[in-house]
Amino acid sequence: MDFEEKIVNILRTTTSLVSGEDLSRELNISRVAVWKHIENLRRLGYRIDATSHKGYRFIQAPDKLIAMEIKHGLKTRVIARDIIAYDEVSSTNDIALDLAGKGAKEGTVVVAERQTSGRGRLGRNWFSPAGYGIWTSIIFYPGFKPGELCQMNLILGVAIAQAIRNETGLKVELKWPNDIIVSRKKVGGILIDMTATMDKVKCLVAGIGINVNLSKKDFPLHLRETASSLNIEKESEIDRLSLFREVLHQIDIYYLRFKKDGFVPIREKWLSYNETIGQYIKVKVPGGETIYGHATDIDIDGALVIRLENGILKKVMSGDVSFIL
Ligand code: BT5
Repeated sequence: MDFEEKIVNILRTTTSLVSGEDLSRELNISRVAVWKHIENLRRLGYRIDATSHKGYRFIQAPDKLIAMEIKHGLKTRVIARDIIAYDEVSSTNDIALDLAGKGAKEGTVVVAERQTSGRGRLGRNWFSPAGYGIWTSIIFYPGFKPGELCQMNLILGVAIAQAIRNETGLKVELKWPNDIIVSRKKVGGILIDMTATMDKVKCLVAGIGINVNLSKKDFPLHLRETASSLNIEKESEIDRLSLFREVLHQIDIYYLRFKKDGFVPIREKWLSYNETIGQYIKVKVPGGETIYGHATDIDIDGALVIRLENGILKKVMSGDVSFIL
């Protein structure tokens, strides 16, 4: 814990004023050093009142995803052992892949207020403006076979849906394989990148984007029909930090459950959030083929099972689903 984190912890847990002298004694640093750390915290957006000759009082943490705030009260075992927070990056997935290549711990979280080249699947763009979203990537070393990768989208989907429901009460649905949906609009998405050999996934980076406090006018025109945010759907502002902590907590729970009990219970949970099964759909699969049929099930490896018009069942491991009404 660095001095600034320690100062925030002391001020936060003390209801009366805390003098510079007390802080300097407690932390074993000079009063000038205390003052400099308080100034740094204010620059980060912390509201700390100072009454001359009496001391400091904690007023409010900033509405920013900074590491020490994310960690505050976080109840996770594997996820977020390390948190690296940025104001701006190209893509958190790119940073996380680089860190994984350098041996970062499993559960390392990279998060940014803004992405300049946020990515969706297949080279698509992900709109990630500053201050309103959760744009994050988590490093895993799951020991999967590449064929089991599809399960990870569903594990994360269930965890994110559960976290959003716990925090906002919104009815969240999951569209196979990677969409987080509220009222038929996309409020979030998942992007899995990995490095693998023929028979083993060496490292997996799970990129998660959630539109939290964007208003309708914040979205570019081409997304306004299909995208939404939790704020729009809930009609009130959402506490981003608290939601982010809950997302990390639920991912920790579901990932460890998956490691212990396998995919079966998670598949059941995914089905309870499902927006896909039972619908007549069109799936564009990588390579360009388009398949039409009824989405009938999620297979035990996370694949989507489609009944084609000729009655044959076909399994799809990845693709873009759209509904045919
Ligand atoms: C996804 O791709 O849904 C994956 C999104 C993952 C984003 C996270 S943010 C942190 C991490 N770092 C990254 O660089 N990426 C991950 P896909 O299913 O391909 O959907 C992409 C499509 O969604 C785009 O082509 C747009 O039509 C639409 N879209 C783009 N930005 C959006 C947004 N903010 N909200 C809703 N829809 C969006």
